[in-house]
Amino acid sequence: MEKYGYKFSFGPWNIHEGADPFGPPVRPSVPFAEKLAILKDLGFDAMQFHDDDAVPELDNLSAAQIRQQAGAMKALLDDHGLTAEFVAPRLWEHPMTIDGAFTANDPAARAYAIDRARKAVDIARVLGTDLMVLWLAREGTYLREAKDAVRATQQLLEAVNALLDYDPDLRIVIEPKPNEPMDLAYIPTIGHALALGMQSNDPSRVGGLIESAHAVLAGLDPADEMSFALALGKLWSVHLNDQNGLKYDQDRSFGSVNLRRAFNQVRVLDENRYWEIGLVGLDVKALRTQPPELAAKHLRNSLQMFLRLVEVVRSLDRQRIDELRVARDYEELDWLVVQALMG
Ligand code: GLO
Ligand code: MG
Repeated sequence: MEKYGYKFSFGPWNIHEGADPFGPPVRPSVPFAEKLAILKDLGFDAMQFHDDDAVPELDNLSAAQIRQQAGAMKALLDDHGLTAEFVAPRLWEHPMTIDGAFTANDPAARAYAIDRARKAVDIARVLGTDLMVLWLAREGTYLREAKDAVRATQQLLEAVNALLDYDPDLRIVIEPKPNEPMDLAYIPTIGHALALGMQSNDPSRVGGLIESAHAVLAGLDPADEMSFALALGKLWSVHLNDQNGLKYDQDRSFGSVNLRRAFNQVRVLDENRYWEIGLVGLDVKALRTQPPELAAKHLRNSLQMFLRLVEVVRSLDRQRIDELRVARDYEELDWLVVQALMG
């Protein structure tokens, strides 16, 4: 399969049982080893990890046990010729993170969060990646008066600094999202994420991950969010998917809702040689209606969609586009793009 120099990843949570807030699982759990085999078969190169995807129950393990289990996972990846793209501390399920993690009002909860994130750094080191994703799931409020938002922002900065200090080789990517699970999150856009990183003790080690659906939920265009980060040299990872309007976070297959929006994401990535910068990560979910044996097609579709759109992007007549820009004939430009997309 021609991959144009790109490498692809997804997370084990992208092959899932189909539970939603209103109904139980509808598919059996797929063992991790099987997920790795699917990853490989579909032409992916790397796995994304939550800390406990790599080391289950890590809250109950010693540092030595964590290192040992992470080592076993690394060996499994090596056996398949795969790598770990990043490790993300799962700071949203434990009882200590009910009121948030780094911004919880209870100092003991904040201490738990830092400690847990340090364990995730240890795991990343063993898995052979220098990248940590911070999806700040519960750093926000349901009720504005519940927390001091100024203090909360400072607490997020202190947490980033604590992690940068903990490992001098670590790079952190912040994954912004405006809502869900919280009503309103403190780091809703890439602008917020990068501003925080630039105030940190080592701005050169803090970048961003843009998820298409999160940008849409913020009322923004994912391609423009990516362009902003690319312009600052800060787009170090992406979570490509799609989203039908301002609803719950849908994680639909990339390009399945809005083909032109997907095209523009691929266009800015490809025009900026993203294949030399980072991996093409997906964060997609199979529809709940999908039978168990057919529940990996969203991954196949998303990867193939990306590659098809690379072809479309590269087939565009650049000189013609420049002429149309000079002539300010954006209607003709629109037609050129639409025709390219219709094939
Ligand atoms: C949820 C997020 C989530 C993160 C993942 C990695 O909305 O997109 O899936 O990307 O936990 O941190
Ligand atoms: Mg994501």
